[in-house]
Amino acid sequence: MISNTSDNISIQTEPTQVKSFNSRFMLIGVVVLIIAGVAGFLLWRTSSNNAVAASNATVITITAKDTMFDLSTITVKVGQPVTIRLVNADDMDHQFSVNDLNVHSDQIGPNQTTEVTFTPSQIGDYEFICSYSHHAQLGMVGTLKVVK
Ligand SMILES: [Cu+2]
Repeated sequence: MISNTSDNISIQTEPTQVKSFNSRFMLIGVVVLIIAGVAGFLLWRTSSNNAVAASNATVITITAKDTMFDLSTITVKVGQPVTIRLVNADDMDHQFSVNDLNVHSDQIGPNQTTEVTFTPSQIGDYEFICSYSHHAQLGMVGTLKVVK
């Protein structure tokens, strides 16, 4: 009886050690999963924030027609990304530039659309023009107002 009991104890001891060995691995596995989960969440949050920031840009459409822009004033907020969408409804090339802010869209042909995105960092009035040919002298100018 006594030796049997001792056998039972030794048999019981071994599975207990195996169990604690397994649970240590389980614990490491859980910790790794948590770290991976947190890292993944942070990456996801960062990338989704970027997507939100990009789609947060205010879009302002300006149309070029008859060698004129349809807007003479564009008002934007300082520090806020803005997308200028230039629609060319004319029969010649046009373009959109704010030279003082180093903002230049592509030059586009008839029935084309282009976009340029920027974030104005200083309050003030800036001239925008079509820099193609002599269109600015013909009246393709306006004022970009950057306000608080
Ligand atoms: Cu033009």
